[in-house]
Formats: sequence, structure tokens, C-alpha cells
Amino acid sequence: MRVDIISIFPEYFAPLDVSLVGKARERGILEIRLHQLRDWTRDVHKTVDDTPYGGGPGMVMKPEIWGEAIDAVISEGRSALGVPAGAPRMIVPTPSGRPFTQETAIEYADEPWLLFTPARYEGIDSRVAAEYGSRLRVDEVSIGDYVLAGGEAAVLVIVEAVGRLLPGVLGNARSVADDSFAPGPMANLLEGPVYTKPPVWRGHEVPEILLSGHHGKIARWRRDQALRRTLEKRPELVDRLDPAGLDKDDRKILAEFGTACGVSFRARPHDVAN
Ligand code: JB8
Repeated sequence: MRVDIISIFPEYFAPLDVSLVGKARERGILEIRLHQLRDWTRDVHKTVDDTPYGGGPGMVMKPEIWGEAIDAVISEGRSALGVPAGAPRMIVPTPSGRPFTQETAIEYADEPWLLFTPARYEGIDSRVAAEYGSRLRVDEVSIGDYVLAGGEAAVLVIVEAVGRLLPGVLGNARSVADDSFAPGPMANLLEGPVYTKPPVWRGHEVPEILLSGHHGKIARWRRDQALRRTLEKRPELVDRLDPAGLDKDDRKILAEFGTACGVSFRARPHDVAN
């Protein structure tokens, strides 16, 4: 996979040399190219921003600079990849984008070429997404309901989530299959607790079942733990479970918590107040 990142802070991406993503790059599974947006400015001050039309606080990133940068990076990439008409999937982090989820990560892991355009200030002039939206697939994505000072940290998050899904990146392919949010029998459940040696640490014991060697019972226990943890921490995920994927033991746990077959009977603040 090729990844291009255009930013006014290319130094921000130093972590991409490290650990799992760094190894994927060394092994040639992932090629990441960083570009300084200011290289496409023409004025002495290397200006990338201007005041917003209509007034209001902050500054907006100028469309011409982004246009020049994106055109150049796409041309360069086409030559390097030997795809004269190829086009990257363009990903623009913004708090007003569609949620980036594990499903999105899986989708991106199938793409040969991604282009990230993280902004600073109040974001990029909206005509840039409009312009490239008619030429490439442009996704405006949000990594969560909080506001960062710029899109760079979001790009780090997305590249790591996608990078670990690339074939040959994770040593143990099973760890992807067992992920929280991974498709399969545990789909939409959080992962339960994990333990390693020693069997007792500062008086805390590893649950006996895990030492028993009963693989069937261990799988059942893990599913119970996953369900309980999900009910506790992310009850809204339980509402999205496929009732057809629930067995008798699952339904017993759900009933204990006041839910049945993915249909919630929990009181909401509105119900309590009225
Ligand atoms: C300026 O919170 B975020 C995010 C915040 C931003 C920009 C991009 C993304 C650009 N602030 O995902």
C-alpha cells in the first residue's frame, strides 16, 4: 500500500518510523511519503491560511495551495506506482466527518493508495473537497467526538488501524480475528480481560478456568466476560447485536442486566424524569 500525507507538520509523523507501522515500511508492505504543504506556496511568508468569508473566529486553509499540492502528489504517485490513470482514496480528517470505525479501517486496508490531507486552523476551504470529490473518492472522517487542534493525530490513528490489517504485518493473524469490533461470533462485543504469568500477582489470582485446559469452557467464559464488559461499558453496542447470534447463555446474561435478545429494557433519563 502507498500512503501520501500532505501537512504543514510533516515532523508530526515521526512515530510512523516506529513499531508495527515502522516494520511494515522496512519490509516494503507499506510505503509512506510525507509532503510539506508549504512547499507549494509562492509567497515569501509561505502563507497557507486566510480569514474566513462571512466572518467568525480563526483562519481557513487556502484552496489554491492544497490544489497545487494534491495535483503534484497525485502525479508523482502515478509515476511511482506506474498507474497513469490511477487515483488515491483521499481522506480528510475533520470533526464534522463520518465516524472512522473498524469497518472503515477494513475498507481502507483493501485500497492500494491512500492520500491524507490533515488540516490545521478551522479546516480547509470546502471547495477542495468538492473539487476532488468529482475526481476521486473523498472521505471526510472523524475519529471521535472531541476536537483536536489539527488532523495530524487523526492520520496517525487511521494509518495504525489500517496498517496492522495489511497482509503480513501482524505476526499472529488470529489477533486480528479476535479484535473488538471484528466480524464473526464476537462481532460488536468488547474483548474481555486477559492474563499472563504469574498465576498470583500481589494477591490477584488469574481466573481458575483459564488454567483448566478446558478449551470449550474457556471459550464460553470468554464470551460471558465479553458480553458482561460490553453491557457494563458500551450498552449501546449490545442493542446492535444480531439476536440470531445469541445463545441461551448469552440471553441469560442479558436478562440479568435487564435486556433480552438485543432489545433494551433499560430505563433512559427521559423515562425516569417522567
Ligand atoms: C483543525 O478533531 B479532529 C480534527 C480537528 C481539526 C482538524 C482536523 C480534524 C483541523 N482542527 O478530528
